[in-house]
Amino acid sequence: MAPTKQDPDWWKNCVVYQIYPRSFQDSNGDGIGDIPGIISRLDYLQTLGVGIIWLSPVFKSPMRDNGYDISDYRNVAAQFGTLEEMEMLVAESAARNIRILMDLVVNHTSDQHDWFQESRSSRDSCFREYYIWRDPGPDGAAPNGMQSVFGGPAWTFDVQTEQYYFHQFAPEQPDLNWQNETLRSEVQTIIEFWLDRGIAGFRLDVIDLIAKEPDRGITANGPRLHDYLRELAENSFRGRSVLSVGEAWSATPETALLYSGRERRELSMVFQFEHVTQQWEDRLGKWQPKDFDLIALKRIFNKWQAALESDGWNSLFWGNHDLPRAVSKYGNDGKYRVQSAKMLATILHLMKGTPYIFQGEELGMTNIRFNELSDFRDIETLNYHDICIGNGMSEADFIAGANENGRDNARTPMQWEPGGTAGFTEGEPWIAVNPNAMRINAVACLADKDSIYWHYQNLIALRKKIEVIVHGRYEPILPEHPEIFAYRRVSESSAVVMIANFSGGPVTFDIPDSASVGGASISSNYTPRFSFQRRMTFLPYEAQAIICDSRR
Ligand code: TEU
Ligand code: CA
Repeated sequence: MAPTKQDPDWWKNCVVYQIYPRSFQDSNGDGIGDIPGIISRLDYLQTLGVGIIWLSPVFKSPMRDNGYDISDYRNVAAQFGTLEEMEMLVAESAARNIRILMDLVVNHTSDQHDWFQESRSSRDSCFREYYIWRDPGPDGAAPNGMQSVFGGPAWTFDVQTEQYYFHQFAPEQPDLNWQNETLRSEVQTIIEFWLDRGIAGFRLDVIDLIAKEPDRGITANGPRLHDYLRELAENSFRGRSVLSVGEAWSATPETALLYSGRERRELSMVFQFEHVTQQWEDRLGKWQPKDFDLIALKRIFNKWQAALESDGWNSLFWGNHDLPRAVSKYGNDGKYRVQSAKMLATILHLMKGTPYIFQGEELGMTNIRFNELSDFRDIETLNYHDICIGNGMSEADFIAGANENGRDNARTPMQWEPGGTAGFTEGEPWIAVNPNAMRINAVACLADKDSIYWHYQNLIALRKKIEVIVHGRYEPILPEHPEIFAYRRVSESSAVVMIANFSGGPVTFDIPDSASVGGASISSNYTPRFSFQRRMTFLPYEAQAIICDSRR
């Protein structure tokens, strides 16, 4: 049975699982994951216990950016399947108590979308205003010096009508003009088209960029952003209990409440990326990573937990399809891979908010190590290669940076079985399978009750059973400790205390009175502890959670 549509907060005790369709499961041997492949793996997700699948884009697309360049919003990419198969996915998921969150990219389209083809055909086209066209500057130069996220100018000249069009990503991803009311109502009808097919809601790609005003150099947080979102919610979400998640790289605790505050009636929640970007000095910084700093990381999580304590809602994640693998980035993907992957899961899943699992995270999948540029597939990595080399970086340094932070790390195929193509395809996979699939795979995890997979399964189940995990207050413990990550979740009757050693060595530490409790162990990645003493020694990456009575 699908959760009741009446409860507008039906998603609050659910965990979301992100599928990157291209890399999840191939069903026909063309080396590309597809919708029938996903359907064949739904039992696996049901056993894990997830309530929602966030499906990265499956719409028709020339795949310049793997589907984040949509050419038809009402159709499915032939590589991925058909509209009927998409409807089957919704139905088969619902039968397993799982609902589908689609990934809607409406900041831009593909340049192959009919709208853009029409728009570029003539200055008088009635689709001209769907996009952003400007006259050249003096000497035929771009209207201004704005740069795109993927590197290079944000303006491309189109010979046919002798104007520039604006694009915040690749030139093949022209930006839509949200100032145009007709465009905005098109977006509403697309949303209705999919809601009528039974999906639970949308993850809205780069939603903080839609209200750009390029003439004034504005990209994120344009002055009319919240007018547009309120209009969208009012006209297409109202009365439907739609889950809406905005991707907002620019979000701060203050602006997050503008999107997700109760009275605002805009979105259910936003993704913010402060814990990710604190490690990058600037846009090029992604390719030159800094050392990890736990105190800084905790400060960010603690700040967000406090900011959205009584209004708004947090999205909790370590990884996604744009980020490196969580265990490689934040944990230890060698000796302590299993312990550290479980620790990361425990820390995230017992916080307040909605936890997101990126496919393969529940197996402890790691970054891949590519040796040369031709192994990479991602448009962002390939573009930045030329930019970084042009800036004097060495080839070896760039490859090292891309291996650490590049988006392809997340996009290597899901590791189902040992060896070969890891059960992902019977053909040639579109991107290399990580050779460690021999050891790290779903078959091995499912067979071992101590695996990372079953650790996640337990955490997901806890959120359904224990109310304080969903709604309890969050109180940081030892916030300035350089190795220990700890907090307490409190409600009127019960409390959960979570303590983790975020380091590769044993750590002896003292905890305050509020944390020295006894009770039942609800999660552990070593021998379970039933009480926390004033002074304890935790083993490498040890993470323990105890539930107790908060009235004692
Ligand atoms: O990502 C937004 C985005 O800005 C990322 O490209 C991010 O800045 C980059 O990875 C950091 O280096 C969304 C999608 O999640 C991404 O896959 C798309 O490529 C992008 O939008 C364009 O649609
Ligand atoms: Ca396929």
